[in-house]
Amino acid sequence: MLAATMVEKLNEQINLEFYSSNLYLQMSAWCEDRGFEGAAMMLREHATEEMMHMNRLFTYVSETGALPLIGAIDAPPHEFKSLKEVFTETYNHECLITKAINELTHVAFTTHDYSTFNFLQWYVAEQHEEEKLFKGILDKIELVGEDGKALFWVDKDLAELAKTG
Ligand code: OFO
Repeated sequence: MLAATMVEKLNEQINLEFYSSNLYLQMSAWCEDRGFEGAAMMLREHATEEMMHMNRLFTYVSETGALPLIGAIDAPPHEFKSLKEVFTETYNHECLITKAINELTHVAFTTHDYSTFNFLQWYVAEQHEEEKLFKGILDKIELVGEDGKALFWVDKDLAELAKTG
């Protein structure tokens, strides 16, 4: 049985994961529109992954006898200045998600909710991967620069990343 505050926090996280999914899906549309097909593919796949993050939480809340609640989800931004801005925002967003997961984990630990604490460990590890992934892409863009040719190769690289998962 979960405490009411824990359920509330987990439900907030469910919404955040929905937002992450919508954000990346919207970004993929921008990339597609600008001819960055690899980036579009990669972000679209990542949007699906975020739905998996959401579902995992949804199932956990439900299995512990509480009610998962889906609230209003903010519309994500749809205008970006450049591919670099897209990936700067993905990285910043993942840092924000890491903060939210850390806070959730802290609440679980300090309220002696060790079941939730244990459940959240998967997210703690996942956030490490998520930050690493987007920081890596951003570093690459910074390294090669932003002229057309450089971005063409970055995009090819992202297509490979999407294929290999
Ligand atoms: Fe990208 O990790 Fe969930 O939100």
